[in-house]
Amino acid sequence: MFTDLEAVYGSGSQLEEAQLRFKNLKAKFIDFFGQPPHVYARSPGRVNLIGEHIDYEGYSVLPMAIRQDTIVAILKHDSTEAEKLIRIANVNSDKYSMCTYPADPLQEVDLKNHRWGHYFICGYKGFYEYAKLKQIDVGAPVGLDVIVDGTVPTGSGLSSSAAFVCSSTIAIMASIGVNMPKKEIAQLTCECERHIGTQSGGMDQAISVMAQSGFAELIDFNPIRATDVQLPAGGTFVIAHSLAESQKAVTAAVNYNNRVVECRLAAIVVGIKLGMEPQEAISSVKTLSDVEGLCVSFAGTHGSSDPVLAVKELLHEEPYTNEDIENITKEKLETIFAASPTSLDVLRAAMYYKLHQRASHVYSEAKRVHAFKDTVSSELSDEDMLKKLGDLMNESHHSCSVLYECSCPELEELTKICRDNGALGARLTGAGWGGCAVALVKESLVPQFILNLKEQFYQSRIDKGTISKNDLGLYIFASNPSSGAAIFNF
Ligand code: NG1
Ligand code: MG
Repeated sequence: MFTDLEAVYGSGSQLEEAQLRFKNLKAKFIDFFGQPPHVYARSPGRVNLIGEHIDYEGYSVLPMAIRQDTIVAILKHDSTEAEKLIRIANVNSDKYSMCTYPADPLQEVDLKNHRWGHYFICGYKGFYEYAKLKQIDVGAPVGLDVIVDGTVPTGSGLSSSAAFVCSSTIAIMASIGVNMPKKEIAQLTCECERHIGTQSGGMDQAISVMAQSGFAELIDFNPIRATDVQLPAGGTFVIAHSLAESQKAVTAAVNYNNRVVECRLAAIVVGIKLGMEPQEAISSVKTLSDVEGLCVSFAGTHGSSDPVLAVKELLHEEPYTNEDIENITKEKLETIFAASPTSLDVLRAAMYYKLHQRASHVYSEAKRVHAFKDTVSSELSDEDMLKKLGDLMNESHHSCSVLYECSCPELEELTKICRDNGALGARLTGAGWGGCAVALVKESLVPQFILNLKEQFYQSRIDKGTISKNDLGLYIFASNPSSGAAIFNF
């Protein structure tokens, strides 16, 4: 994975910008720690084009990497050194003051007191756990000095977190001299990020590590695999921030992890309704993909092959209470989730569970991902192709908004403004509850489209002082598929 800046940042102004950034990273590192770092790594953010909230259910998703990334520089201390600390500095030291942790991979991440440096510790813990599991000899843990510079906007649904976790993990690996295939790194970094307390799927880490410049990727899970997807000519993906920040690590119990728990419960209930013994379903059914086969067979008796039809018949629309579900599972929900503290947090916060809606979203969204991929590789003209892709994105947004309820008023307003201004499709991207929308726009319309959004969505927010006019470029921009993680030593 060792490469040079040209291979990642190309040439011209982007390369010059990158050279400056790395030079500054090194200078700041020396300011903080008194000597230069050993190794540098980068990993990008991503925009998910379609396939939302289905990676953790085992279904394929279709993201692309963006040019914004996190860069990390690291210096590994001698094991003989007395002070075994991990010191994590940020080039933006006004906003992110230095975080210090013991050089101990067994430390727990303090979830009740969130600090920005926790994401590095996720990579650190995850790497040592993996090395232990695979019996890779990495020696005793030693002190590390680290500096970070991220350009992926945080809380935006563009995976600043995965960019940080992946670049950190890769830098740690490189500093210790461990190498492994990208697929394995994608798997490992996905597990790393779970230490932050979200029961995330593996999309963000997989694309951040495995992306290829110029392509979106179809990411499959179990095992992780990336297939290049060439997007049609004449269309551009424009990313626009709703300016509602989604603090996923902080709100997990009521948002993200809540949906993971609801999906698991929906899958167990469906399994039981389709003939599994309750205890068998509880022990063997983890995701909706585990019972898809049963749903398809059931739909077959109605002359269909659509699992959504089974959901319609088997799960009522009215929200389920604890008691409703326990009558079916014949087991306390606390017992079902006893091994997962973050799920128990969800149970404590939840009033009811919308099993029908969540399962309908997951099965229909999984189908839309394949429809998107099939459309891209079809014989349609570029024009018809783009229209079809836009329709799928709109359907995806509607499902996220109505069935999965992971949108918010600002994202509703923004996606509507996108469509009103000629976007072929627009949807929230990433976990939702704030963050960005992605719109598919005809290339020739992009400059005018961006101007219109500035006027119709951002101007009032500039007037109110929510954002500064000079920063607009951070909140709305067109994006091309960029490349994945890399290591440098210069
Ligand atoms: P964001 O919120 O964009 O980081 C999250 C998950 C993904 C995926 C999406 C929803 C993490 C690290 N990532 O993305 O795995 O489930 O939501 O599709 O939690
Ligand atoms: Mg994230």
